Parts: sequence; structure tokens; C-alpha cells
Amino acid sequence: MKDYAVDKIRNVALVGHGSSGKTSLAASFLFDTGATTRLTKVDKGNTVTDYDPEEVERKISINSAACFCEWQDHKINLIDTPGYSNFLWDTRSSLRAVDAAAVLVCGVAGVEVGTEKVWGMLEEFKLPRIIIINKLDRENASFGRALEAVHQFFGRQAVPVQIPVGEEKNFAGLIDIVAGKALLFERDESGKFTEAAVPANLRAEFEKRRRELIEMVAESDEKLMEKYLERGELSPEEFQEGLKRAILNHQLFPVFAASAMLNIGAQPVLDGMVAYLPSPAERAAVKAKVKGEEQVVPTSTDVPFSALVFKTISDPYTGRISLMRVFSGRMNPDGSVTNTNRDTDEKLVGLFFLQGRDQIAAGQAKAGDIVATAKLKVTSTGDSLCAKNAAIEFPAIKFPEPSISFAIEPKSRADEDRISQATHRITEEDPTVRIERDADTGQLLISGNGELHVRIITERLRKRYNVEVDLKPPKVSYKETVKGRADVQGRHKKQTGGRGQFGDVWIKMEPLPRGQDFEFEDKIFGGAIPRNFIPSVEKGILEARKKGVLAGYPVVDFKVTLYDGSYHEVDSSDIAFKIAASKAFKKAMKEAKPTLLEPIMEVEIYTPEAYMGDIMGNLNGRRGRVQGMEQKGTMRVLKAQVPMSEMLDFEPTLTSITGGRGSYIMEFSHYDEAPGQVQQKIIAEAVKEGRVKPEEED
Ligand SMILES: Nc1nc2c(ncn2[C@@H]2O[C@H](COP(=O)(O)OP(=O)(O)OP(=O)(O)O)[C@@H](O)[C@H]2O)c(=O)[nH]1
Ligand SMILES: [Mg+2]
Repeated sequence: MKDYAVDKIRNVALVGHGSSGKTSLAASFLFDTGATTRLTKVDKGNTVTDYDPEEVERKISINSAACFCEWQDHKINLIDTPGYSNFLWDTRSSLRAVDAAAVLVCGVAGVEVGTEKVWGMLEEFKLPRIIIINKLDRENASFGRALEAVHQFFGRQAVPVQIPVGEEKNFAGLIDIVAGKALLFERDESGKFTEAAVPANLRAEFEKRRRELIEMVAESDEKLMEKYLERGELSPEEFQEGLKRAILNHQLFPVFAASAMLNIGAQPVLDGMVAYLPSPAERAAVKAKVKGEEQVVPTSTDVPFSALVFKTISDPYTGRISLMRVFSGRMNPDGSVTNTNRDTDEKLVGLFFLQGRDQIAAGQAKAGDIVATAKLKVTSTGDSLCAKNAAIEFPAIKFPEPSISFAIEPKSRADEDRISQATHRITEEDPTVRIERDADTGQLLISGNGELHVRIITERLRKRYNVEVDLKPPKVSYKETVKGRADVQGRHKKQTGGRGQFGDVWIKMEPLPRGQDFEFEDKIFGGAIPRNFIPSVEKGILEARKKGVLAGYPVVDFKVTLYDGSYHEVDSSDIAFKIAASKAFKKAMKEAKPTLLEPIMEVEIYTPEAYMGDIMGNLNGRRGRVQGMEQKGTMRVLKAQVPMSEMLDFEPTLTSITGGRGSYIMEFSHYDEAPGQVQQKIIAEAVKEGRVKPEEED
């Protein structure tokens, strides 16, 4: 492939709510630039970027995928990211590899929960962005309404650089506001178009939007504003430069119009990427720790090599593939690099560009480009690679903690044996998955970002690693605490034959405010217990609190004060005091009005107005408390707090109530006391599972 100078490269992520058309638009780009010979389709399962069998089957993107196209003498590296909430962690890491983003907004639904989530990420990483209102061919699509929603959510900086010609089944193309002409597309998906004058019926709209755009550009810069006020105009150069600078500084987000499915409007978006989005050298400075000190890493090929591994793909055939964004320097395919995080050298065995799953040999890895390599030994996602001794380390990539757990049961002994090997490979690729044995129940737990995520991982276990498992209902992490006080003695005495054991403690237990976890106070005076045994008392309580007396869940938010006790010159030991403390803990907890706490989730539901009533009713049945309601664009946003145990099957319910138009996000909020009836159920369950045993008295 041709060698592109750094100013001829663009790195752009396609982001947006699930199903807004990112993968389809990538398909149009690839076809229009000749990277593919036909227009591929998500619904046919033949796209370049949704190549994983699970993606093909479910027709959604699960993983970020890289591809590139060559357009107007530029190389545009694209990352097609997932929009579905369970997989947004991957979208977030991919944003570390790009210099700008294209935000897709559905022309029917407008701004949705995923749009808002990705927008938040773009703000966090301060990335310039363009907005594409897609699916304008669909029934009920409206550029104006979607734009209105964009304004409400993200502000007036979103300014059209295009307006559509026709909508819904009459969507025929667009007017390029900057060039002042119409582009009329064939509807046969060929991407062919002819240029024409702005049609008379759209003239007024065009003039108005053009004025708006010029004013926004003028407003973004004092000098331009002066010129504009003086002359009532900007020269084409002033306007073009001003527009690009405003986009770079996040003062303006140009809005495009498209139908990815009909391949209408894709090429003008590529033109826009080349003209308005920054090259790697123009982006905001990237900082890293260089030999321990924070510095700017210059986008130059004449300085030491540095790159960030932003994604790892575990391919059963090629092995491990590491995708990296090169920030500085250059590296040959057989070069040696240092993994700064692990302080270990890695030998490269080849470099390539990814076109979906296909590998295209790369002559070099150069500053500003995105490249991949295979078979690195120790490197994982988030690690920095650099020239030997350069010691360049980019900020780590943060991954979310899993929010849901299922128990998995291997179907056979052989499956059980294969699990640990597979677990390693799976977590390497997806650092947000945990597969671990629960210390209390001995059950194997799989944790992830949502039900779909966990289901996809079990499918992957089966298809890729030949491990068959049954998935059991998700577990909710309950906790236990006390509401009252207790004052008890715990005594451990075994003094028959040989060396005896003796420990004796008096403790007080009392509740602490929610979230304060645990406190231990030592109030022993006058040597009732020798000082060296006091840490053992605390340890005994720490160990005992891992399993509460009600249902075997961890005990939180309480204080223990050790205030008296006795010991034996010979028979007292650390272990004897630990046991005495643990006995005292159990006794005290039983006396101090123990109770169960359940996790409460903060839920935000996005829905068209029509379904509000049904959703509120449904939340009531789930013990939900509505906290507030907002209107944003065409959508209502409902905020509520709902116990986690009630939300486990909410996803399919919401889909069926809203016909797939509603969506939600959920985050842990706090722990709250569970109502009596719910507690009884949890306790009965615990007894059945063997988490708590019948009383063990001494
Ligand atoms: N009518 C119409 N349908 C579209 C358009 N773009 C995409 N679709 C359809 O919408 C569905 C989702 O498209 P995708 O390209 O997979 O959307 P996505 O944003 O990649 O979705 P995720 O990756 O799962 O977040 C598919 O059935 C597409 O055929 C469009 O412009 N018009
Ligand atoms: Mg997709």
C-alpha cells in the first residue's frame, strides 16, 4: 500500500446508539472508495467490520473493528464501534486511538441513551466530532426533528453543513451548504450522484442555514467576527479555515445527512473528514509519562517510537492480535520494542493493517497511524510500547467493573477442565469479563456488563473453546448489617490433654451509617488481654464478617469495640483469640437486630412519550421509585431507583413495551434494607443453597 505522510491520515471512530447505522455507513465508505467490490450489509452478515460469528448471528456490533479506506489521496482509518450499552467499554478504549469521531444519530429516534453516553466519552477525551443524521430514507425520519433533539442535548454548536433533499421514501440527496449545490443520488445503492443547482423549493432553507453556518464560524473567532461585521461576508478561504478551526476547538459540530443503507451521502462525509477533521499532527497534544515525567509526545517520525495498545483480539487461528495507535516515531515489522508497563521487551513478528478481519502487510508502523501485530508475549490492552529505553507510558485505559453475575455450571468434567484455559483467552480479549469461583458457595461465577454480554461470552466459550456450560440466574450481591446494639462475651476454651487453647473477649457491637463499612476500636486497659493478641481479635472479626448470620452474605456498616477479656499464661494464642472473637461476632450479630441489605440501582429510561404510563406501572411492580422526568427532544427520560433483584429481566420487558424504541442505562447507586418478605425469600434461598447451615453451637 501507498505510504501516507502524517498530514494525509485521518483516524476517525464511528460512534452512536445501537443500530444507528455505524456498520452500514462503514460498508458504504468501503464500497465507495473501492475497498470492497460490492456494498455489504449488516442484514446479510457480510460486512467487513461485523465479522465475528456472534455479530453475524445477532446483527449487532459486539466488538470495535478497524478498517481503512483511501480517499482523495488520504488514508482514513476508521474504527466501527459498538453502540449497545453492554459493549461501550470497547468503544471507549477505541477512542484512545483516534483523533476525531463521527456521531451517528438515527433520523427517526433522534438522540438516544447511547448517543448521550458516547457524547460524554467524546467530551471526556476532548475529541472533535461531526454528526451524521442517518436513516433519512426511513418512514417517520425527520432531519429537522433529529437536529432539534441534538440541539437540546448537545447545544447550538451542532450546525448543519448539509440539508436533505426530500425525506423518507423521497430522500434523494442533499444540499452542500458550503459549496452551495445539490448532490442528487441514485437510489440503487451505487453511490452515484449528479450535481445540480439548489432546487427552488429549498432555496430559502438553504439561505437561512448558510447564514447560520457563516455566523457560527464568525462567532468562533474574534478576528473573523470583526471582518464579518465589516463586510457582512467572509471570503471562501476565511470561511473554510474558520470552519476547520472551530471544529478542532469543539466550537462547532458540523451536521451531515445520510442514508447508509441506500449509500446516499457517504462520499460527502468522507470529503468532510478530509477537509474538516484534524490529521494526527493537528490534534490536541497527547501526553505521556516519559521516564516518569509527564511530557507531550510529538507526532513526528524523527523521535523514538511510542504506541498504545487499545485492543486485543483473540483469534483462534492467528493467536493474539494487538491493535495499536502509534503516537510517535516509526518501527519496522521485525523491530524490538519495550512494553513500558511490564518492563519487558517484545520482538515484533510482522505488522499489518486490519480491514475487518483481513490482514494487509504494513511496511512500517509510523506516527499517527493505526497498525496491528500478532503474537506479542506479555502485552495486553492498555499497555504502552516504545523504542528500547524510551520509557514512554500513556495513561492507562479504565475498564468498568462488571455489573451482573451468573453462575455457570460446566456440563461435564472435560468442560470443567477446558474452562481455565478458555477463561484466560477470553479475559485477554475482553478485560471486563470475570470468570471466578465464589469463595462462599464454590460456584463458578461469570460476571459482565449486562445479560447480553454474559450470554455472548458463554456462546464464545462454546463455539471457540468447545466448553459447554449451563447459565444459572444471576446473583445479586446482598449484604448484611445490624440495626441494634449488643454487648457479648466470646470464649474459646479447650483445655483437655496436651497444650490447651484459651481466648476470652468482651465486645460491643453497634450500627454505623450506610457505606461506612467497618470499624474496630480497642478499649482494653490494664492488660485484660495482652497487646499482641489484640490484632488477632480484629482478624477474627474480619474473617467472621465475611459470612453474616442471616444468609451468609458479607456484613457491613457496623462497629465493634473490644473492651474486656481474659487470657491464660500458657494456653492463650493468636488462633484461640481469633476463634473467641469470631464466636463473639456471631453472638453479637444475632442480638443486634441483624438485617439484609439489597443493592439499589439508578435507572435512566429513554422512551417515546406514548409508553410512559406503561413503563411507570411496570416500575411500580418492581418496587421502583421514580425520581424525576425530563423531556429531551422527542424522548422522555425517566429516572428511577429500583432494587437490582427486580431489574434482572427488565431488558426484554422494555423492548416489548416500546417495540424496541426504548432504552435504558443502569448503575449501582447504594445499599438499602430489603423489605421483610424479600428478606425471607433471600434467607430461604440461602438455606437451600447451603450458604447458611443449621445452628452450630458449642
Ligand atoms: N432504512 C435504513 N436502515 C438502515 C440505515 N442504516 C442502517 N440501517 C439498518 O439498521 C440496522 C442497524 O444497522 P447497523 O449498521 O448494524 O447499525 P450499528 O450502528 O452498526 O449498530 P450497532 O453496531 O449494533 O450499534 C440494520 O438493519 C441496517 O440495515 C439507513 O440509512 N436506512
Ligand atoms: Mg455496528
